Amino acid sequence: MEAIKENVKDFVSVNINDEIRKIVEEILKEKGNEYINAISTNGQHKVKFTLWKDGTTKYTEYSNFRVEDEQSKYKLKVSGYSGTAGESLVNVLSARKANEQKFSTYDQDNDGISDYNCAMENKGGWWYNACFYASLNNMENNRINWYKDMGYNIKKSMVMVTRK
Ligand SMILES: [Ca+2]
Repeated sequence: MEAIKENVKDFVSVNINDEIRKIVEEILKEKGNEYINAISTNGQHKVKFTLWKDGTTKYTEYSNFRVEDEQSKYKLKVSGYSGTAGESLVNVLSARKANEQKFSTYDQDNDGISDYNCAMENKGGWWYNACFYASLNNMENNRINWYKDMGYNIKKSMVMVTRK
């Protein structure tokens, strides 16, 4: 996700003016998952999460990555773990598992708790169940988290999607 945004930002900063940049950034903000769905379903893809914390860099890679379409609420499908940051999306407590979950935002509550809004409470969209074991978009009090094996307070993350 971030990688796509960064690439577009680089392109935008070199090639077009501020007004157009604002428009493109708005489209990306609103249509981010649509692009990820289009990319990840066009052939087979893997995904790599690179995480920075306390001067160390670790990564988690899934050899299969896909985000379903809008009708399926952009459900996440990953499998085939390898890496050093830990497997935090698939083989974890089912109530907090991101894999096979729909994407939730503050105004699109698709999480696993009926009387609670995980995206609103954590100030960021994610594939929440009840609520999360690992999440990279939480703006609430350093909750950016990759439970196994990095925990909370992740300082920086990069997500890269590659065609196989
Ligand atoms: Ca809910």
